[in-house]
Amino acid sequence: MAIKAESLRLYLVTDPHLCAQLGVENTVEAAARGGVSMVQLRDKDASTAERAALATRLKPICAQYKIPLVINDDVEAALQSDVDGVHVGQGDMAASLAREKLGKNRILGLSVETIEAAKQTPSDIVDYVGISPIYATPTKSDHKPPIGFDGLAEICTASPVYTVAIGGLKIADCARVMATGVNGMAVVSAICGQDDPYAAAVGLRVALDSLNS
Ligand code: TZP
Ligand code: MG
Repeated sequence: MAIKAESLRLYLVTDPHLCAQLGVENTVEAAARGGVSMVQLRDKDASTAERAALATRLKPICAQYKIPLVINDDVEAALQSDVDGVHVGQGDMAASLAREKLGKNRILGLSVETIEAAKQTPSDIVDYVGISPIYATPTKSDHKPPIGFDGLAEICTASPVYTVAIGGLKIADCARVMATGVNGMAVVSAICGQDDPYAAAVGLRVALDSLNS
């Protein structure tokens, strides 16, 4: 496996709009200092060249804090910037093709929204699944209907690989998220666009670490 379960514990997904005031790099630096365990660069509107350039600037920050950096949906940008991996959705490049292009040593994450998709996840190709959305969230415009915590627990049980939950999750949800058996919690707006992303990350990390280590 290219990923450790602990890397999924507090997983930051970036949003350029929510990070507009502080900037993505400053937000990632503050969040990494505060204890996020992994970062996904997600920018639906950027070009491959722009994603690769931003990833190249985020790489030393993530390396300093020894946390993996992956890119949403763009294998080419990940290869150009030589980051740790890629996260793809069900409608994106097929996981098998992404794995072929990435080679065996990079991280490959896959979004799943149903028990069926979780069961069909090839554990020899995919390192972890992102299960969503737990709640409806304005951060992702085209998300599927919310699955709630019962849905999360069911999909988690059906998943043959490590799991991380995403979608509307805040600090008050940490206990209920981790009680489902997932390896961690992914957030965008609970950190991006917060007045103090460092404090937001510390708060989440302390809450998660107090539950199960
Ligand atoms: N995938 C499923 S929901 C979501 C993504 C990227 C957005 C989650 O954002 P937030 O602000 O943590 O609800
Ligand atoms: Mg996608």
